Amino acid sequence: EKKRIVESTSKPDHAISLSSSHPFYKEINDAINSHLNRLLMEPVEEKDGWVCIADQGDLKVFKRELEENGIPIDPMKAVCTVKGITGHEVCQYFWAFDTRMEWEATLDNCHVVEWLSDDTFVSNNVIKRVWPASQRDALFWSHIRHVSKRNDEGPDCWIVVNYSCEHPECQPVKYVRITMNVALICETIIEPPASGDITRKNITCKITYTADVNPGGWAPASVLRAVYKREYPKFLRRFTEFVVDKTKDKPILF
Ligand code: 16C
Repeated sequence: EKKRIVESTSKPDHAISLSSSHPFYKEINDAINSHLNRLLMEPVEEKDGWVCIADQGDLKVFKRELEENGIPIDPMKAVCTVKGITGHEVCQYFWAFDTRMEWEATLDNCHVVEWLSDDTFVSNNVIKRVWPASQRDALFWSHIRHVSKRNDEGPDCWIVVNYSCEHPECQPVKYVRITMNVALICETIIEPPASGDITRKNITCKITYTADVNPGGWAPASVLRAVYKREYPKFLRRFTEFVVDKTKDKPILF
């Protein structure tokens, strides 16, 4: 696979969609399918060990306490409904690299390591240090996809998956590397007006967010859990407000 070549127009030289011979091809499709199946099978609610850690009405965050070799790896799930934006818009901004630092409040910096295709790239996030733990970073591919209705029951949705990977040009030498499997899945609900065109007043986006993160090394559980409880709702609020603001004067991207 060719490395990203930036042309004078800054347009990356890469394929429209990832070739089936690419080493990440199967992993990406498997990750997307498993997130979609999980969304359909498991409603986001307080049961089977899931505890609600933030309830702001339109925004709810749940966690399930889990440890692996003494390291907390609590899976997180959140649901959020936002008026005036579509699932396509929400996923586009969650995936887009050029605006990531405008809504990401927990990063020191980030950079693209390689563009794989028009819908997939690998990037490196350097996360702000949380005392007394060592500073962390993450290396992951990000893939965006539209999923058409599979049947009458199934949802028409947009999905972004951010999934940890390795890359020869970004070895974990400077920071403790976290690993993660994060998905943002969005459905758009349209309530058509009695007459006239659909406006932003007629649309609502239903967002489901899941994050399985392994902090990659020793981290004090009580500090980590307190940071998660504060940061996940803050991220969803800040990010969705960012999308509302970015799109308010633009044509609706269905
Ligand atoms: O999904 C989000 N962002 C995506 C695009 O950047 C991407 C990133 C996901 C990373 C998620 C988890 C990071 C956990 C870091 C663990 C650090 C251990 C520190 C030890 C503590 C004792 O998919 C949105 C992600 C929203 C993340 C909310 C939780 C982040 C906690 C980060 C800690 C830094 C806090 C700095 C306080 C100002």
